[in-house]
Amino acid sequence: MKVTVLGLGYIGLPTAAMLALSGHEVSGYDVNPKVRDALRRGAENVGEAEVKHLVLEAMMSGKLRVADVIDPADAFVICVPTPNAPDGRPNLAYVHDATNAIAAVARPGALLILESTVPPGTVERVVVGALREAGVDPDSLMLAHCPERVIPGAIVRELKSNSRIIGGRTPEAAERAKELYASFVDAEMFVTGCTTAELVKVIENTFRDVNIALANELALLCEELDVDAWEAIALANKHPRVNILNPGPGVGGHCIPIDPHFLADANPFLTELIQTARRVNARMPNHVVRRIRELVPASSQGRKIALLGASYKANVDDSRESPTEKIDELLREHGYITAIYDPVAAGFSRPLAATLDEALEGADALLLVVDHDAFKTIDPASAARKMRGRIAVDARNALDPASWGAAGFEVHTLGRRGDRGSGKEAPSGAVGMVAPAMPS
Ligand code: SAJ
Repeated sequence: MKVTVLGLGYIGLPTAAMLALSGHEVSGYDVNPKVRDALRRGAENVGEAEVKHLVLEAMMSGKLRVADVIDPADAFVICVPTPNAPDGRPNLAYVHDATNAIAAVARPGALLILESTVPPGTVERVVVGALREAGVDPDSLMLAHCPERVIPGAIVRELKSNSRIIGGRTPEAAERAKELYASFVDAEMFVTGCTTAELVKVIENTFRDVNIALANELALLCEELDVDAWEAIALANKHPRVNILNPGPGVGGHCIPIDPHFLADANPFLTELIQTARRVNARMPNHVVRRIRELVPASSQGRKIALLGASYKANVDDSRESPTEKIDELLREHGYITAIYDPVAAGFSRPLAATLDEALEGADALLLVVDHDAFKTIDPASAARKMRGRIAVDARNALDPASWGAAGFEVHTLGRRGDRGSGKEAPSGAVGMVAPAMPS
């Protein structure tokens, strides 16, 4: 089958490669010529190693081409971003424009799949509307919504192994879309209507946001109660029907902080829980900064804080909506000098320190924002030699308090009161302590 994929980003590109390696003739198009050029130069812009490998293999097989125009095809797959507009409402302009462009080349009977995460009702309103505007009868095409479900960091594996929701505007459209995905998906596919599929995708990320908000609220409460939140959550999770996620310095990425707005926007009066969860998570950077300010009061001499991690979560290079951004901004507003180090992030809104030593040099405190594997093996003694102060604030429960304490550090962890490094304060649950479970 001839397939044209629109949007060669973190979902469109691996999807195009998967389809190509399953035997389809795939043409990939991205509106950004820089993206197209970088792909042709050997997928230079692709950070995740497995995705890069897959894309290069697909291009070398001759089945995946990067095109400068939208090629006519039997099936079109739209994988464009749906960011929040500055007023907080979803921006569906890319979906509209992509549909419009497809309308110019699609023949009757072609399959048009929207993969982008969208507010419920988008196929019916925006896609159908754009087709009508372009003079194409929406009933002459097979319209479907098949949201992606992969986690950055394991995209290739999850594209194959995750079950999928296939929403068709008609049962026939759903069947056709299912057949296309069956060429590489090795898991169940659940067929439903378009609007249900749109809603299901947004529910998934909202569930995660609300769950993390509960963990974050418990972390704040535990600091008040002088209880170790990590231990309490791990013990609660021993119940077979409880699975609370981890507290942290905030929720980043281009999905979880955005998608709940798609529901809240649909009806602000019916979505109080969702909006509250969003606020709890959005305030976490302020809480982390408050703790820094208590431990290292700003001074006219200038206090330096070394921030470890710029990306939005562990071991990914993406820094969109990263909590580090807000923490850094708040610290600087309060008069601190900051230096950010991240060996994984592929770019950030301000320059990063070139080395860990450069970030730590003369710092009064370090703040671990992202639990990259690389940070778990930092030698505390050598960090101590570089720094002026001996305070480590750990917003991810990733540093080993014993070894940092032995190097003279006070270790302050989000969700716990006091210093764990000195060993002076035993954690509240020292008797029968369990290793915290780390759900991902
Ligand atoms: N986070 C916590 N505590 C946790 C887990 C995560 O604070 O216990 C934070 C992370 O540090 C990060 C943010 O939440 O800043 C989001 O990370 P994530 O790993 O929860 O999610 P994403 O955004 O990388 O990917 C999600 C996934 N959705 C679900 O698991 C329901 C993925 O499957 C989706 O495909 C993706 O959103 C998307 O594109 O929608």
